[in-house]
Amino acid sequence: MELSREQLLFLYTTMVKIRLFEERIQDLYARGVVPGLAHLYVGQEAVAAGVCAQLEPRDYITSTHRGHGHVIAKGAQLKYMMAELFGKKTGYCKGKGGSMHIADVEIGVLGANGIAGGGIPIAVGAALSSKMRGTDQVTVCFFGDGSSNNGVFHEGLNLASVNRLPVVFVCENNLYGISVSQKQHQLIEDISVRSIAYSMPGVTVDGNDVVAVFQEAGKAIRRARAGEGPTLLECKTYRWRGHHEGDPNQGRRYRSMEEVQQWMERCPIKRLEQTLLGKRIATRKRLQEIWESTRGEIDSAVQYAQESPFPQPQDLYEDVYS
Ligand SMILES: Cc1ncc(C[n+]2csc(CCOP(=O)(O)OP(=O)(O)O)c2C)c(N)n1
Repeated sequence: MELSREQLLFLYTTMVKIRLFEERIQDLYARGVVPGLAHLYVGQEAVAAGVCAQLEPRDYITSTHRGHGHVIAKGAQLKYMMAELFGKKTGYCKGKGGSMHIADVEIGVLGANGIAGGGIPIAVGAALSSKMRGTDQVTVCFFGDGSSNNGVFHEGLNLASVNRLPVVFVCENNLYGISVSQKQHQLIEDISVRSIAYSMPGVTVDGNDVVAVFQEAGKAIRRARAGEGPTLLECKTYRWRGHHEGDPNQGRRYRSMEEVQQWMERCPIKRLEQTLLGKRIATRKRLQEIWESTRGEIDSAVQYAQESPFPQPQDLYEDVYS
């Protein structure tokens, strides 16, 4: 199905928002403004944008340690995200969660997660809850190639399958788990083949092609909403930055400059830009306006975060659960 002009521009704008947010965090992190760890999503924007554009506000996602893109695509407000990354009281988790734990139940973000694969059982639980409550909410669970080796992946997929739960497992195969290449940690090439063991559809898609991601995610989400059960959707993509911002030489110890360069040439934003310009859906000027207005939004978010207060020592035990 052809996408409308509005849909294509929406996908483009979401990807630009994620890219610019991450680039600003990169800069602020280098200046020591952002405490803790930051795992950037640059290069993978098409996955979050394409998948979340198929979700309704009432649907859920679970996210990962590399979660800013997912949360932005699900509709999070940049100023509360930025405040959280700055450790400020006005942030989504009142400054106590940081980059890896952004959550907002109101918009269906059940939490980013510092535990690799930690979102999988939460997503299966949320989907079970939707089924028991008789709603038609769908849960999307994002995780990486490395996380697909964890026990919870197998338990989670099995439980979701046997109960026909409305969940879509989205594996972002960016070819590395910290510094370990996929070839070193898995003998399979397509992680989607693991769906066979759990009798659910498994699909591999070019994760840098936002239109392809949007279409495949749409099929899986419609299937889940119709009560037909889960799908494993693997999106092949690449992270441009190191595992986290402190990764020595930004990951050049375990991958070549040529490899990074080749993937940068497959930039998901450039790719959609060519389609938009080629099909005369948008002019170059219109696209530049999108970049400019998004930069303005990010400037305002940074200002909001800068001007916000830090939590007080007496707030230490509030809103904290174990
Ligand atoms: C259960 C668990 N084991 C190990 C770690 C340490 N760790 C953090 S990120 C990561 C790699 C995750 O790789 P992947 O799932 O492919 O995600 P990516 O970083 O590529 O986005 C590991 C092993 C962890 N956080 N949780």
